[in-house]
Amino acid sequence: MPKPDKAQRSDKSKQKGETPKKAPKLPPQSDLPTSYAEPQGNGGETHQTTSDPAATMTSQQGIPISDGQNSLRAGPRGPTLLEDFQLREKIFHFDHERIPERVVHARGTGAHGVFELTDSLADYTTADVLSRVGQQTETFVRFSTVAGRAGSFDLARDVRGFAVKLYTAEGNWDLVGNNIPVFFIQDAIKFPDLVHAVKEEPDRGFPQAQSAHDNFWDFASLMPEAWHMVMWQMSDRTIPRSYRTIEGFGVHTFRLINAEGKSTFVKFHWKPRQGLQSVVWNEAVKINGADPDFHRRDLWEAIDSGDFPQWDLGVQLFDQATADGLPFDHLDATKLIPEEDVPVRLIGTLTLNRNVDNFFAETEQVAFCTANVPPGIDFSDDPLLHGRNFSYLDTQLKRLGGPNFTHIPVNAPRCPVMHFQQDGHMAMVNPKGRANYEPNSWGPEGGPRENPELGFKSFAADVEGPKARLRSETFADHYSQARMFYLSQHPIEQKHLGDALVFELSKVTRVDIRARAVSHLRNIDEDLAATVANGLGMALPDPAKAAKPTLDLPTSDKLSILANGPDSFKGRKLGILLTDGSDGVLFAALTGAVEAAGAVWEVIAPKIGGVVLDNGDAVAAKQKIDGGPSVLYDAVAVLPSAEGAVLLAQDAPAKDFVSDAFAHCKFIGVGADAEPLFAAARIPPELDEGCVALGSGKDAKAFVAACAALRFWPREVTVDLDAMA
Ligand code: HDE
Repeated sequence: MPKPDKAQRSDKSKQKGETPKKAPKLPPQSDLPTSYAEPQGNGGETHQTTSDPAATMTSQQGIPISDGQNSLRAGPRGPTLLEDFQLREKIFHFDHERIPERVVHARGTGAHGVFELTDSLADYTTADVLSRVGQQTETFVRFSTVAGRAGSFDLARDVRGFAVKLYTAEGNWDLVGNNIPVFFIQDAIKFPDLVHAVKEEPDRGFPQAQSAHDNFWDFASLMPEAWHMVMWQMSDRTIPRSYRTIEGFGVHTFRLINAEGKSTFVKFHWKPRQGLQSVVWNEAVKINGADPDFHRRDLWEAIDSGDFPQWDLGVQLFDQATADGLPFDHLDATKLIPEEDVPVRLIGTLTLNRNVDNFFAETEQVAFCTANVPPGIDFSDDPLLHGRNFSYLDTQLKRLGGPNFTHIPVNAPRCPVMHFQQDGHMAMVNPKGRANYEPNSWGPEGGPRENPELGFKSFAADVEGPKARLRSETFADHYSQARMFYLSQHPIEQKHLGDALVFELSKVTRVDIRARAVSHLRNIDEDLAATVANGLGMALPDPAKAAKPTLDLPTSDKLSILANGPDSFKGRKLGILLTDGSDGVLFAALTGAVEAAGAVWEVIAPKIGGVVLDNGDAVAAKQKIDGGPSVLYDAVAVLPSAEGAVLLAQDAPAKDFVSDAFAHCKFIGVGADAEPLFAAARIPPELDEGCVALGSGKDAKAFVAACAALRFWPREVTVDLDAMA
């Protein structure tokens, strides 16, 4: 490229009104520094060089790089040269960094783990992964929300995906489940409509990551089959405390096939050893602002610290006769099978024990598919499952760009893979040898062959009936299990469910949609319908027309979060608010008691540099008060010194810390000098039993023991207008 002459350059600068800059005097070529922009006095090192060939940065082609800070220019202030392959390659690659995010379940987080079988199902299935007790199978799990984009927040009111890939000796088994055992729709053909309705409205592109808008409720109120799942969605199941505290469900009925070819129906469950736990709605809203990555951070930190989350794998096994005796159809994904009818047998344990090395390579590129099942596991005729078996493979082609996504390490089976499929984008491991077809007559050199004994065989189910677009009559009862779910909830859970319906429907602008939604509730529970109509300030509409009358099914404790909660504070987090001069002995006793319970603690203080306690100990803070609001903790202890409490009483974030913890029914440890702060936060002076006095170190144990209960629920009726009404 010809060099512009000096006169031209200074002319241009003048036109723009710039002061012509004097070009720096160049040193001789051999003395050229690698940059003219050496940092001035801030200790930064722009050029971090090495003389070690093994540590040398290279281009994608392996060409060693000498300067990664400056593009190739004609003169220090001159034009950039087209010849700069290093710049071109780097920008080219950057421009193509993104792949399409998942249409649903875009936001997620993943981890590696191991599944160990503890009880053999060899009588029911030939699947190796379910037959050999003690066998450990490598796994990868991805948790997700459904509706929001990849950049949305973790605590949306939303279903959580719970997708497990087990790299078995007989190929990958993907159990692509949710944290709710039923689904909104009965037929895959409605899935695009459901997802369009819940996602951002198409004209305006919002609201993001929530169902509280007209389109979702319009669709749901026109789809009676959705109402069982709607009840779960409005319950606290959709605002979990952690990915560690959710259940997982395969949802559909699958089959197990044994050596004799006999089929047994099976439903899969993951039961968290951490117990079920959720947050409250007002807290979820605030967590999303305080830490949009609340769930992914929680999982990462737990695994990182060696507190490995665990789930037991449970199976409900049943035969055709049992299925025929149920008051609903086991092929209908809007129904569950109560554990009281078919008990869950625990057969193994999943432990997540390793964080990913790279989010994109593993969590983003992992590709699940419900059709990935090893021999011995097969599908039932659930029409939703059949749609999924088609969809997941199709979606991977779009997302990962070609048919060779099984070559990506996170997707690659750990067992031998032998076939004649070849070529295509990014082929990494094309089959070797002369023959790329079969049958062939190349003898033992001719590549892999069919194996009638070990190979996958579909269960030979009888199929009959006319080819038609039909929905079975046995799918028609839409309300009985919705009622069963509601009546199985603890009263405080029922209240939360009613609150959620009122909240969501209050965001719906069309009055007719609100009324149509409430009309379904009348078929589920009259009290709930009346509560919601009252909360919306509207008259009770007529009940929706029901295809079948609502049955009074027995309730089930297994459906309640509170009935299946943890029995200790283990794995949870205490926030300790300190100031200079806080009680050092108490602090030591409290942190000791928390650690003894297997929980963790964090100090929140006016300054991130920390505080000096009354015994002279310096304690670093993990959070400054406005960066560590109480919503980030399961319980809090407020232990300011007398002087500190007076100062904090003037500080809005400190007052919010206390009043939010109180409003969210958290257990609060109250230091002896905290009163001015509590008064400023307008906490009633008569403290309830959820506020535990921490007068001295002796009280610490009792406080941590009290925290074992998730929340002090009796307080809710005193802090929530909806409960008082
Ligand atoms: Fe999915 N679903 N789904 N789904 N689903 C996807 O596949 C689909 C359904 C679930 O972490 C997509 O790879 C259809 C039920 C999870 O990567 C897509 C139907 C359940 C994940 C797809 C359903 C799920 C997905 C988008 C109705 C619970 C995240 C990206 C017939 C049992 C997996 C992808 C991950 C993802 C289709 C219904 C769970 C589009 C057509 C029911 C956990 O293929």
